[in-house]
Amino acid sequence: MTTEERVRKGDVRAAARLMRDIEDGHPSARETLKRLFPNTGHAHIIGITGPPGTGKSTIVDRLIGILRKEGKTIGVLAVDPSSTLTGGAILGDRIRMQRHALDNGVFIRSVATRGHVGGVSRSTRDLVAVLDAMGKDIILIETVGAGQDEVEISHIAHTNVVVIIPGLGDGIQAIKAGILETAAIFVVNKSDLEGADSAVNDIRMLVLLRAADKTDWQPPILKTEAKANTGVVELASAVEQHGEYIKRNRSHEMRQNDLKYSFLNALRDGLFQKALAHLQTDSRMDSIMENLEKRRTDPYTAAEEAIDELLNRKSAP
Ligand SMILES: Nc1nc2c(ncn2[C@@H]2O[C@H](COP(=O)(O)OP(=O)(O)OP(=O)(O)O)[C@@H](O)[C@H]2O)c(=O)[nH]1
Ligand SMILES: [Mg+2]
Repeated sequence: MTTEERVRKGDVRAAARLMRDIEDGHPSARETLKRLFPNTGHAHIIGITGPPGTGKSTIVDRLIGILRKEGKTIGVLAVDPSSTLTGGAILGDRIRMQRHALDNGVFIRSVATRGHVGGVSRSTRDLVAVLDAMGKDIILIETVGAGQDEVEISHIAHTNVVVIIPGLGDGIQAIKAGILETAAIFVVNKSDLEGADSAVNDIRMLVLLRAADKTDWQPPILKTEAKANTGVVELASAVEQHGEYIKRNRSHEMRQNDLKYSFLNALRDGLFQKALAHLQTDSRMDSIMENLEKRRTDPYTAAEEAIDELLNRKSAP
């Protein structure tokens, strides 16, 4: 059986191997992704974002429990910016979700942010495609909402949940503005701690500020105590409601944006690779470098000439 046939059947080992090849930028992975493309576009993709330690993994673990009871199959990507060689946080994520590890309907994977060919957000997109092609109903992506990668990852998700905790104060500022804009649901977790209500008010202010340029979805602000499994059923139902909302109102637009993004990314990569390969023949690169060093040309003109050359070469019979 081919890799894509096995992935389509939900084969965990085939999927895991494909995901590793994607992260390594293996050319065969790209070919497999091409063949899996017709099987994608079905899953509800949910982002769980927020500052470190706010309880995102705990929430994901609880959500898995609830969604599994509804019979949904689930894929989880825990994108881990802090993972170093020790992989401490990866282990933490695994442990918190471990009770689901033997469940066939759940596939959990940590994504280290280092060493991705073409960037972590791009490979996350491809990893999501694998889970989607496996037939997972729901895909949860956990990220720390701090960097540009995370903003891009939040664009992959249909429903973004932003998790903060009481007493974080300017913690909300630590979340990238781009992520706040895409938030569909806010969660104040650890509401057993003091200051939960004032955290809710802080977010309410934020939501009011951005309300002017928003369509009719009003992001709910939910209080949870994930550790005690309190409020998570309400979160699961808010996620589902948002899923239905976008299906009714924005599904076509989202799908189009998504496809356009993927296409333009592939186009940019492909053109760049072709141009580079072209320049590396006949020591073209050397002569360009020499001209630049001697200030006989400038980088802009050199690039324009290289592009013209490439396009003319392509269109020549
Ligand atoms: N008091 C309290 N602690 C909680 C609650 N939910 C989670 N925690 C604890 O908070 C700590 C961090 O939880 P995680 O789920 O690992 O948080 P995270 O956001 O995934 O952390 P990173 O992935 O490292 O950013 C753990 O010790 C949890 O047990 C809660 O509702 N109340
Ligand atoms: Mg975590």
